[in-house]
Amino acid sequence: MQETRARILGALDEGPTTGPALAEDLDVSRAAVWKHVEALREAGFAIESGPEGYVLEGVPAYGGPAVEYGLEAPFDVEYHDAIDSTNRRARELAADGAADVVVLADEQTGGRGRLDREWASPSGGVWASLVLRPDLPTSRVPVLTLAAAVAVTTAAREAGVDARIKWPNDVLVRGTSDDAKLAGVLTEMEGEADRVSWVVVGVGANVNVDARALPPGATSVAEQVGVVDRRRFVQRLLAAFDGYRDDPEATLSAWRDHAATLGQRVRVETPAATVEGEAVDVELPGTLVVETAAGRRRVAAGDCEHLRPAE
Ligand code: BT5
Repeated sequence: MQETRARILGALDEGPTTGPALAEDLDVSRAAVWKHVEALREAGFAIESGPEGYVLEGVPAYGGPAVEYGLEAPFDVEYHDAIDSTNRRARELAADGAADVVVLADEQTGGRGRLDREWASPSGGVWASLVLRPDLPTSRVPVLTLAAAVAVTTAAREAGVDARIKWPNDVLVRGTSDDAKLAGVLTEMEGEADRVSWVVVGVGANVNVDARALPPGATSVAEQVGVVDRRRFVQRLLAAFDGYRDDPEATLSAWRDHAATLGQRVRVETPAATVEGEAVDVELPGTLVVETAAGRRRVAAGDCEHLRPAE
């Protein structure tokens, strides 16, 4: 958020303040204060003028300034009511040199999953792409995907959903007959082997979405527990991600805590082979360890299916 506007909101958090007092504190003209207050009102902040000065009476439900307000993570938010794909836009910003920007949309018209699969993104979801410039070799980047899965799981669990992680990047809710997918992560990057130039971590979470607008096998927070505060959901997601992104060991440990895959019989389709057995661990940077009939196998990437144990 524009810095003076952020500081005005910060001052109003403390209580009513007059225009002249704000002007003096922020070292800008009274006319500038008035202009910024008008801009905040246009962005949906209910700023009333009372006898003691300006009072903050309400925060917009969603959008860029709403998510930035009170956000406990150093991200700027670029918000779109509708866009083709937040990952596509984030790649564009990354190529222009951006860092720590989140592209957020209410709706995507061309959302993508891995391998260019379609990602249904109706209005009401959380479709967010984080532009990052981590000081990492490309081989370590998968841990950021794990951190994003942990972060979205954390936000969903705080919203009251019993969300768990399926290796490597799915967040699901266990059903009586089948698991239902709540969220997914798509990470893209550019760089040389020894150092990444940028990473885009795209998170798609079905939050306040009618499950009938989603493909079969998908669920939403709304379906599980009812409509939640989407602004708070995104803020928790971003703060949790920020807490994990520089701490691979903590990421791994949180991932294990929330894992649905560990201890399961799995079938993993990799580009080279099919690996079947019991998933016993996950190792840095995001490798799944599978105990197979022929011994331990380590899988770096692939599609993972949870198999039902034989009756
Ligand atoms: C993923 O792919 O799970 C990664 C999804 C990442 C989406 C985010 S949204 C913000 C950002 N911008 C983008 O354009 N993308 C990212 P994958 O594991 O390949 O799963 C894709 C499969 O999940 C599809 O083939 C469908 O079967 C299913 N699917 C599609 N839309 C879904 C939804 N909304 N919820 C649950 N499952 C869905």
